[in-house]
Amino acid sequence: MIPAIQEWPPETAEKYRRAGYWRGRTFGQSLSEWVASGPDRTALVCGQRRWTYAELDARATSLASAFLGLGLLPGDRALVHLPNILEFFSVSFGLFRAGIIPVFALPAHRASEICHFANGSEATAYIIPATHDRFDYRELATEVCDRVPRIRHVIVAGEAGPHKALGELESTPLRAHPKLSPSDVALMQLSGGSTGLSKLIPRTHDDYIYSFEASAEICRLDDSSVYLGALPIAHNFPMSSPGTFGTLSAGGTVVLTPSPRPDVAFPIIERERVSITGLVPPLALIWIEAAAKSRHDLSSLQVLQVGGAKLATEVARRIGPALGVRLQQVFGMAEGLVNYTRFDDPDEVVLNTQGRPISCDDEVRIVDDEDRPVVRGTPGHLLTRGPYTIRAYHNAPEANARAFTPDGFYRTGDIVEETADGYLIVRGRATDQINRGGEKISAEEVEDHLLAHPQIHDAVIVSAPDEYLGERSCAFVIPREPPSKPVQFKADLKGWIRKRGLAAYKVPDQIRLVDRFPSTGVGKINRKRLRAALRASLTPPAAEQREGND
Ligand code: AMP
Ligand code: DBH
Repeated sequence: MIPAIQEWPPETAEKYRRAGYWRGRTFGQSLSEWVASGPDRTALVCGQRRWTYAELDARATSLASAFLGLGLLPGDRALVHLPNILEFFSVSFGLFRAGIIPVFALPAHRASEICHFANGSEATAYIIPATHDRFDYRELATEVCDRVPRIRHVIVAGEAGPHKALGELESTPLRAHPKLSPSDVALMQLSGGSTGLSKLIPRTHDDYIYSFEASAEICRLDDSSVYLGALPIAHNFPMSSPGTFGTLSAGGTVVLTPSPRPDVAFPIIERERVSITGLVPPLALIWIEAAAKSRHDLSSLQVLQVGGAKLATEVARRIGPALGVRLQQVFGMAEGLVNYTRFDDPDEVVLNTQGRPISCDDEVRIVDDEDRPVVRGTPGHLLTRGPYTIRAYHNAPEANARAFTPDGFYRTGDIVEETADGYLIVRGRATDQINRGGEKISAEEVEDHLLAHPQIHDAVIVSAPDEYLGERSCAFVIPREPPSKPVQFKADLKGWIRKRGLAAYKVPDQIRLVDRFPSTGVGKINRKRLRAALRASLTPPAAEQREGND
């Protein structure tokens, strides 16, 4: 088995320790500390079920013994494929205590992705719910086991069918847990897979704990905070920015919702007096519209974090008034670097930027196509390095050679601009730009203009192949109401863009009206799928499937 490692040069690691970022504690020790400062406080709520910190601790401790009792060893990998349920935490912290490395998959992942993660991580255990969202994960597990014989244990939170029940493991007698080092890999996150299939991101105890504790401080979490896990909690954003782990580190309460839909989430916010949550932009739009019609009391909600994809300024402006919250923009990545707008930033910064890094030792370099630094205020490729940004993906020498510079900067693939105050404005992904016969179009710029149109709910621009131009632009548009005359509506939209004073080449070559966008596992708009759909409608089927999915 290939060992999971994440290493910084020794002098850099020493610097991060001396600066106090890496505090030399493991997840297991952290949980013990959180429990000690208030064992009877409520740690987790899901529906009618509530666990105190002491209860979470006890369950994690006995599961750690149970996992080791099954023959799993420290350093082994377990694929965790759980939705937003309490067991997500007993399982994760049980694995942390046993030194077994959880690999966090999203509930939306299916056989092809799961087999890819299982093979890449050499996982020997696979932990699933019985069913979720009308999907039977036990059948999926049977298929995955056929394809990946290395998996020896399928553990089910719920009715186990042919597999092993998590509930039975919880009564295992305690056994000694291994001694772990804070510089060991604690967990693996998945990359978004923007350049092919997802890669595995090994994060150490030291670096990950720093990232969510520092995030909790930026978000001023304390023991009165109530965080709603609305996005799938296996994702890095709701896990660590500051997310569920950050909330637990501050002694707060994590409330889980099985779905982020307003009809499910709003009653929970009212009942549990939720104070903070995080959403992706398409969901933020849905919440804005639902809030106007909802009779639920959302007055406890103080902060709405929005991140994961670019939040259009037009939408950002509506969030505070519609939901009665302070907006916080969060621009992060599972590989590390996370940026926040701060609560005392002026509105124009909160509305127009994606924030600034957590740490003053987050190094940000913005460069042109030849890796030369650009003049501040001009867009360029974002490279970064720092106390919680990885230096390598797991077992991926070729990807690592592409994704990291020789001096250890991670190439994020994002095009950003830095303001005079060190705030970042995301202009898109390098791959979002449309090259129309040499004229470059920023998808984001044209989308912003479309979003200002009163009849438009949401809009995305992607490239389509073109025989003469190389690429041309296609706008996918969700109208608020289906137009009675679609052809006229599309012609009017083109006129609208032109009237807003944009260069003619930026007017979308094609407009498609749709009622929804395909989304990634965490709910971001899946631009790759839109591009692939366009290509499929234009070319013979053989050329369709070249792109992986997010
Ligand atoms: P992932 O690979 O799933 O961890 O996604 C990380 C990527 O999501 C980043 O590199 C950005 O491209 C994008 N992203 C995350 N947050 C934001 C944001 N607030 N604005 C724009 N893009 C974002
Ligand atoms: O999109 C992301 O991956 C993301 C967004 C906001 C993230 O990982 C994070 C904050 O930590």
